[in-house]
Amino acid sequence: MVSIIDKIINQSDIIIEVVDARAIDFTRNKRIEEKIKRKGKFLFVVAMKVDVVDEKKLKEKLSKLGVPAVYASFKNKKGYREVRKLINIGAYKIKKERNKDKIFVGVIGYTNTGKSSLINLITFSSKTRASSLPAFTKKYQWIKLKKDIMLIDTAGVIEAKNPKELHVLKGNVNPEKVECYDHALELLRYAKRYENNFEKVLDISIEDEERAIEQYALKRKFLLKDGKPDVERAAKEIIRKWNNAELSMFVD
Ligand SMILES: Nc1nc2c(ncn2[C@@H]2O[C@H](COP(=O)(O)OP(=O)(O)O)[C@@H](O)[C@H]2O)c(=O)[nH]1
Ligand SMILES: [Mg+2]
Repeated sequence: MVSIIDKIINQSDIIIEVVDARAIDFTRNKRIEEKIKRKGKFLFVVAMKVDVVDEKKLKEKLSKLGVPAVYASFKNKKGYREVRKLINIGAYKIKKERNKDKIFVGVIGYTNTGKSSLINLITFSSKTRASSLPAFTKKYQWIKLKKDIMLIDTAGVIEAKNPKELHVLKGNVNPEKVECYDHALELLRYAKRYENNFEKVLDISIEDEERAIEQYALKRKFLLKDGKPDVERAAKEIIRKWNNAELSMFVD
């Protein structure tokens, strides 16, 4: 069976890989990038959530990816011109080389990277496509970007195929589905190494990860029946805040 992501790749001439500006190396998938290139498609990266990272550092990081890359922010409505420009450049090239009159653009990426937000940003749509919907419960459609450029309306989710691919920095740890304590510890361990806003947002010290989760549970009054801090509930809340970009970090 052909997977949905393969379908999108096969049907598109241009593929946008959406990554999270906070953790680029964790949210790009080189295996899929290679596959896209092998198929002779035009690939570029869009790093979303630039509003929560240092723009200068991000620019520097993107210049070293080896793939054309731009950044955008749904929150600040930034970057759509640059994204549309790259689409136009790709479309122009493909049309000239292959004598095509319609160009299809597909969007792929890990969960929570900002795929739906990017589609909304470049189509000027405010309609929120619920990100919690399982991918492709509906048949996807193409939105007209220009008279000869069509954009897919539903992005392809890069699914975690093995436990290693389920990783807190990839945004694919779903607190509604899995135990979060160990993932929260790992996230806090990263936060100790990289520039971040955790102490400010959570209003705790993150010097010791285990203590940090306990402190946060107490602060939020997440308590078990015996009065002890409900650390799993606190961990879930921390993961939620990471996934929806209230927490920031820059993993360089
Ligand atoms: N701060 C900020 N948050 C964003 C941005 N783009 C997406 N998000 C948030 O990241 C989470 C996932 O976004 P979504 O577009 O649903 O990601 P998808 O799962 O890849 O479709 C949501 O909570 C969004 O509000 C952005 O540019 N800036
Ligand atoms: Mg989505």
